[in-house]
Amino acid sequence: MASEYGGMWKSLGMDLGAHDQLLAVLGQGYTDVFLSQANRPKGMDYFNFVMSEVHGLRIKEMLEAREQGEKIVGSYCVFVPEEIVRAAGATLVGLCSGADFAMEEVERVLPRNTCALIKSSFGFKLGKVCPYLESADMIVGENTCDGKKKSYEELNKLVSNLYVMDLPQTKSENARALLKAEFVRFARAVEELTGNPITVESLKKGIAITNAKRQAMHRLEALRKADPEPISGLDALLASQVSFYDAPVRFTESVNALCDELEERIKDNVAVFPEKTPRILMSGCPMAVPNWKLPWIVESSGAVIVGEESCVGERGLRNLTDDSGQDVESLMEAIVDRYFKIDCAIFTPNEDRADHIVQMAKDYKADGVIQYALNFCQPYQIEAMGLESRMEKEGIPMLRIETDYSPEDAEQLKTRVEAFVEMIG
Ligand code: BJ8
Repeated sequence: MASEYGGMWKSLGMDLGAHDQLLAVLGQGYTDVFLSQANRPKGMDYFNFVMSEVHGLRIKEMLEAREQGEKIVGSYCVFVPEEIVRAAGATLVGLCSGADFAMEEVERVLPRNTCALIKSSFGFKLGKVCPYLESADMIVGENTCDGKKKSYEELNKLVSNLYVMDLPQTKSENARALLKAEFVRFARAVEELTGNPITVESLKKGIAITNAKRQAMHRLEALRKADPEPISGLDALLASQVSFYDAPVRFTESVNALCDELEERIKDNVAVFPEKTPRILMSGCPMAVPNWKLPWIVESSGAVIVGEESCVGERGLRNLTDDSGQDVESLMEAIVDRYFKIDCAIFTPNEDRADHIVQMAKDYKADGVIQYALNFCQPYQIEAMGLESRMEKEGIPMLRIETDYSPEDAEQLKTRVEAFVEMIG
């Protein structure tokens, strides 16, 4: 890929040597974790292709579209309203990263005890290895956890196009008013960026594209309720991860094609794991590409992951936006309503999340829940402790894992996961 896209990456100011190293590690990791799986659905070929071209063809396509006027907006959080970005005729891409890179440089600007997700995003910037970050016309940071909001002050020194969105921390009426005001301010900012006014028609179109993507993912999630499982948790996670990069209409078609195949598989009793394989619900911090360590450990320890209560999963994708409004104001209200339901751990109190985990565990017939939090992530770590007693009350076995992106604790994690799987199996 290097020779074909070298010129493009260079024009984005990337460090080609460092980027080659990253791609080599990524490619090897993908082969080991994904391509080694047995009996994958044919529909995963598309996602293999997307991943093989995630820094190549997709970037080329976005840059070509930009030449025709389509701006690129990068985001670090599922609170950034995709409907509004699409309504202004821009493309939205995820910027969170799931691998350690340039850590020495990162620890010169951020404390060592910052979560891996934030450090990784800085590493990709400082190491000049992320073509999404380098092509973005606007980078949206959001005031969520302390780590993110303070680190954006530092990111602002490294990039010239950071837009910071304020976000509420409670679910009060005032908090909703803040979210509404911030979405209106954001709409003005993307209108200014693109030169395209947001109209009823364009908002309806933005909502339709985004809802269709979510509906396809809801369909995939529903099919994972089958026992035996027609798809591995790793492959389903990959589809969620790809949703942050791919062209949305094409992505929706590919997920629906995958679902058609999975429906056939269920009918024909074709599965990736034998019936009665212990079923795990993963819950907690988002898992950005290529953070596949824990899911891989789980699925190579005799269990199958049946759902993700995560922003790269159901928390990010559930709930559709009501498109029935007939003016910009009511459509904007509907967008605010939809995002205000996101039960991220930065909210206090956040009982909805606990209820949702219990509901998901029942719906997906999970035998156990793994609460996954990155080291130094207070919101998810603290909630995980509270969740332990709630799950105990509900009779749902739960394992609490705190980790980061390094492979160093893999053996230790595997021992703990295997013991948990044996216990619930
Ligand atoms: S809506 S989960 S995408 S903020 S892991 S950086 S919380 S210290 S990612 Fe998130 Fe939006 Fe919430 Fe979802 Fe902080 Fe924790 Fe790090 Fe985190």
